[in-house]
Amino acid sequence: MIEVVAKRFAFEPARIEVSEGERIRLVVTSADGVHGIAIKKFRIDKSVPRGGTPVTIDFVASAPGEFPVLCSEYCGNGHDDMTGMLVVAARKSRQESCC
Ligand SMILES: [Cu+2]
Repeated sequence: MIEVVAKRFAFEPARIEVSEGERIRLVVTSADGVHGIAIKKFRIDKSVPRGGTPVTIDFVASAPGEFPVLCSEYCGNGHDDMTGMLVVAARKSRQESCC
C-alpha cells in the first residue's frame, strides 16, 4: 500500500516507484481542498474529497515506464504544476538472471 497526499500544489511523494506486474494499492488523501488523481496509462481518474477522506485505487502496474500523475480537479492557480510521476521498473527477463 502506498499512501499519497494531494495538496496545493503537489503530490507527496511526487515520485512513486514500483515494479512491473506489481499489484498496487494507492490510498490518496487531500491535505486541503478537493483534488483529483489521474494516471492516464492505467485509466485512473478519481476525485479526492476535502477533509482527508481516503480514496483507494487498485491497479496492476502492467507496463514499464514513467507515467505522469496529474490532478484532475481544478484546484487553484498552481493546479497545472501539480504533477507527480509513477515509475514502473521493467521486470528482468529470465535470461538476465543468472545462477
Ligand atoms: Cu489539485
